[in-house]
Amino acid sequence: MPNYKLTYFDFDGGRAEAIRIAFHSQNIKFEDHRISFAQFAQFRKTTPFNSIPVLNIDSILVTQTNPILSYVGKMTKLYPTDDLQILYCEEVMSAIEDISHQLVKTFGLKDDVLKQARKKFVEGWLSTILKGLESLIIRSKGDYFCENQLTVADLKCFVQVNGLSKGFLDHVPTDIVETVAPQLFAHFNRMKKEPIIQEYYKMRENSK
Ligand SMILES: N[C@@H](CCC(=O)N[C@@H](CS)C(=O)NCC(=O)O)C(=O)O
Repeated sequence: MPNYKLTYFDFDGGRAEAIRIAFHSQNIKFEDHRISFAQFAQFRKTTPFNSIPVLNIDSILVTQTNPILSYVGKMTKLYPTDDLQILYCEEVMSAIEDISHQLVKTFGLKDDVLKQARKKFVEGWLSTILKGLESLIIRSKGDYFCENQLTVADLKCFVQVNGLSKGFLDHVPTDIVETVAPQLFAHFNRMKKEPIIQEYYKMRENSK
């Protein structure tokens, strides 16, 4: 087994979180390298796209959240095998990335400018994408987005909805998912009960 080292910010969320959960689900050993925002200024210069997460596989450095998550998903049996189900899985993961791409445009803004930008984000892209994700869970006709089983798409969606519900983002109502996409919120509540997710956070709690 190669040595895996995953570098991301030091919080239980964001782009690397589903990758961490997937690794943990099969007890695959990896270095959970967490850096501060201050350290990021220097660290980013060592990455091809000035961004994180990055995964080192032995001495090779790999970038891009979704491909890394798919790769780890394949190792941990959390990735579909059927081509159409793979398409569904990738569709969900890409849509969730779109939330980050839109949200990031509001970073660095302040006061009323921030308030207005976040309002536009919440009423516009965020609501659109959440409703879109809800339509994908409805389309699956099951508890999960694809393959009728837990996949990395569910993990990634759980992490995203969890982050939105925690109130970390000023001017983003914590009940946004429940309000605009109730069936997606129901998916989130199901995911909270998944043993893989529960065991991961139990481990995190115990390691504090
Ligand atoms: N396409 C990249 C985007 C990664 C990305 O933007 N990561 C953020 C942190 S969550 C970052 O490093 N941002 C650097 C910046 O905004 O300056 C991926 O999917 O991994």
